[in-house]
Amino acid sequence: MALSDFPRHPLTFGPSPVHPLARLSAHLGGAQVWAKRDDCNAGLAYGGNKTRKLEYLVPDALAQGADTLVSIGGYQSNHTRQVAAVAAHLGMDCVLVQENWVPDWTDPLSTQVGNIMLSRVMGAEVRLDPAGFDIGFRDSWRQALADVEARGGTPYGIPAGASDHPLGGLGFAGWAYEVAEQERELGVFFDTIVVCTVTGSTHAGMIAGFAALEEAGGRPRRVLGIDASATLDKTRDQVSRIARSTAELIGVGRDLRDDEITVLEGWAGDVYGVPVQSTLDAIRLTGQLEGVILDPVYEGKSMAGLIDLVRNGDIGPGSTVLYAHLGGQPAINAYAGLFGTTERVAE
Ligand code: 5PA
Repeated sequence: MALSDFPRHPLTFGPSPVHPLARLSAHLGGAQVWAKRDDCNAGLAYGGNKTRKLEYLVPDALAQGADTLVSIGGYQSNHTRQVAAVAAHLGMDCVLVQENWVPDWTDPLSTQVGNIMLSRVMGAEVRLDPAGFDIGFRDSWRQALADVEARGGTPYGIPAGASDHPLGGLGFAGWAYEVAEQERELGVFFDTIVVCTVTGSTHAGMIAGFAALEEAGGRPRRVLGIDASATLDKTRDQVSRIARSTAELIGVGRDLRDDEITVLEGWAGDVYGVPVQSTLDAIRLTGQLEGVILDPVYEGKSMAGLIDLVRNGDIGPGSTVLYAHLGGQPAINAYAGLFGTTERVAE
């Protein structure tokens, strides 16, 4: 099998844009930094990385005759917002379990603004649940599936982040092929990719896709996952499991090497969902130098990783690095208290 053998239901605008971050690169004074913008990849409720993943789950849901998408995430989950948008777009119902993934972040707006508000606008049934952060399967999610069945519906279950699902890695395997195509058009080669990792299938799909390209004669490159879960072992396990199963699905034809699976720690802080100083610095720096908005839960943390790796030379001055911008901006509204005043960064 190859990726092209899997049915794909288009939900994105097409290839997501790739462009240089010239002022950020100059400021860091080392590698050339580019971004690939999956934060503006679709017209469905701002899009993001889950929209790309869902392109491969939707045909399965439709084939099963599902009429309700059921999923799970934190109060400010970007994933559940994208599931709500896709359900609306397809004319399906949607049930979302929204857990209290960030108990240390007590902003009362967390259950009112940003992603959760958008999901309500799009008509999803939103169930608040006091359970804490966990990327595994949950009874509340199973209960939601059972409830839909009990009322005569046909649910289709989508796990957290659309990750621990047989087809969860395919979307970002496709992202790797898309990058190779864009490299040909632009005449660049990205020797390093930086991506935020939590439930794992974004990073895992990329690993599988780039391994397939390498097997087809492509140049090797590093795909650096930056952990934002603060439950590193679980995330690392999940990335390697999904990368291996996706590699098998798309016919890479060999086992993945351990050195292809790199999840780096150091920028998540102590807990999921709470930004640390490096997160806030990365958000302000990227905002003020590029006009590009990052969120405090995911992208601010992976950008903090990129900034440090470029500054300390781990990503060397001769490198061209691609930052995967995976979306997530609506959640910044639940962190308004952090940005009440303007703090200019030194250029
Ligand atoms: C998320 C995830 P993975 O979960 O595939 O590792 O992706 C990490 C990630 N960036 C990176 C953004 C903006 C994300 O939203 N979000 C989750 C959510 O519920 O929104 C799955 C956790």
